[in-house]
Amino acid sequence: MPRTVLTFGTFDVFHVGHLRVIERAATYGDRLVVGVSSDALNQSKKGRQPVFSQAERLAIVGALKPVSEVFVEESLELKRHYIEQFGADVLVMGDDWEGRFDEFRDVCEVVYLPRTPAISTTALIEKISDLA
Ligand code: C2G
Repeated sequence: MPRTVLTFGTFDVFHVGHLRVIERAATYGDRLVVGVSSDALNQSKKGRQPVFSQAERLAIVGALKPVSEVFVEESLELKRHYIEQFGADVLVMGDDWEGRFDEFRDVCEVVYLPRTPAISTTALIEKISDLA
């Protein structure tokens, strides 16, 4: 049976930290499915609209070689539903979420990966603003 890996993120202003987590997530199975946060979820979670729209972020993440499928993550509360919907064997998250998804260990493996140091969307936005 092929193993399905599921991961989530906003992936706004796509950068190498995003790429690395996707590449590493893909090594845990045969098929990587990525939930990309909706614009509305981002607004409620971070209090701002992403730089790139959800359609653009889905197009970028969906075009990556390790990614088999993308979908819109509408709510943080729907993780169990998405795990079941996509038949995920493994849930992979960055370690900024360490411990937060342990409740799903009854239905799948849960793995937290270390973040790539010294890069973030927020830092990039600030750097680009300074250049302008
Ligand atoms: N990431 C990373 N290294 C960085 C920056 C981000 O490994 N330097 C990882 C995060 O840990 C996450 C993924 O890249 O696994 C996407 O990061 P974000 O877009 O910041 O995702 P977030 O807004 O935390 O959305 O349901 C959960 C949310 O959708 C997660």
